Amino acid sequence: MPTNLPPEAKRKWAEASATRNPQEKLQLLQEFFSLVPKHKGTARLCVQVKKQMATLRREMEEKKRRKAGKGGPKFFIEKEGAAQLALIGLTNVGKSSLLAATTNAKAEVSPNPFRTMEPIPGMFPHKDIQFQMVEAPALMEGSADGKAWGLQTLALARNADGLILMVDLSQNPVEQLSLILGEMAKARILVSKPKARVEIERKFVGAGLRIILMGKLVDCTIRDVEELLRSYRVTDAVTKIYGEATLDDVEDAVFESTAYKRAVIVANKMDSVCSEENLRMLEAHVGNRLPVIPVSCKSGQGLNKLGEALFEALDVIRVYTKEPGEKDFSEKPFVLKKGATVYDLARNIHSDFSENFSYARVWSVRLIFSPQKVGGAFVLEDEDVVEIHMR
Ligand SMILES: Nc1nc2c(ncn2[C@@H]2O[C@H](COP(=O)(O)OP(=O)(O)O)[C@@H](O)[C@H]2O)c(=O)[nH]1
Ligand SMILES: [Mg+2]
Repeated sequence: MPTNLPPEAKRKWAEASATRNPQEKLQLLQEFFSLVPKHKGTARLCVQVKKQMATLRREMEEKKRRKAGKGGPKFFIEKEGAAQLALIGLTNVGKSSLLAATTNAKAEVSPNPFRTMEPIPGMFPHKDIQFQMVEAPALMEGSADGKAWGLQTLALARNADGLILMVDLSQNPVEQLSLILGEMAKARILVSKPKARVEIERKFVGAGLRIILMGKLVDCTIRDVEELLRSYRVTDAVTKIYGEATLDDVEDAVFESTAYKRAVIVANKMDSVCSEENLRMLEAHVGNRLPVIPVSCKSGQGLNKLGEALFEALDVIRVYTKEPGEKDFSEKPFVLKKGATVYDLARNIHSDFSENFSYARVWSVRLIFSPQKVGGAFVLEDEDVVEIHMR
């Protein structure tokens, strides 16, 4: 349902999205909110904006407390490594145990519920890269309505690159999973593939508006999409549209209201009595929608499968670079999304690298001969070695 916002509201939204200062943002969001006409088409937006304001308020309180040296929980964790993974689950399922067993973090494992009250990060090594795993405070019924640290946990999930949904096999795993997915859905965080996906990647001023249609538009044209984006002052961005998208889907993307996250389910406590039976129940329920990895943090069983499962689920590749004339390639790979091109790699290395790009040479076992001279549009794969030549 379209929101039909008046132009002043759209302008206000553009201002609010442009500022990074939390106090200013909150002020602008409040002004935006007062400009939004309240009707059925805007109901969802109103809920979302209210949540965003609540999260901002807490974030500011947190900052104030820290400044005053009073400590208190810290909710925003700086991203590190190849990807940030939020570890989400009910209390006592073994989140701290997983963090302690697989990362360098010192998480407190405890039989008492709700022991973890702030997110705890740890680095999880896999092959020659590291993922950052962040244990979030436990979810519960009502988290999405602001109970306990629910909004913060959900904000963490929304901001992460992927999710580890953890369930306890000594209890009914399907009930746990349904509760987790239910709270996330209320916060508009989904793990299932949508019918349409719209990604808006903001660019520097002057870059212009580019729309890449990978699927098709329903009931609207590219021009309508452009017009809508411009009405929100989205003038410098690359917008990618996958699947069958409506104009509402595009507007949703402007508000970043629905987040689609890659996820794996980690089913813990495989050592417990009814675990086999519960695992079968879970697998039957999930089908092929998400990968299920059975583990026991206690015995260590299955933990060695986690790295590969995460790597697969995140859809990433590792690419190594080499300086022209040098023999050895970089020890540390760049981690890129599957489907990334040589151009994407160049952009990752330096923002103006892509403009002066001339050609690249790629070494790979999948090529008939290596190195092969390629252009910017060449699609990279895991373990490729690339040498970039500039003009
Ligand atoms: N039997 C069994 N117990 C576990 C396992 N992993 C964690 N636990 C126990 O479950 C309880 C909660 O663990 P914790 O890691 O603190 O859970 P969290 O609340 O999700 O962080 C503790 O008593 C752990 O010893 C496991 O694989 N098997
Ligand atoms: Mg914990």
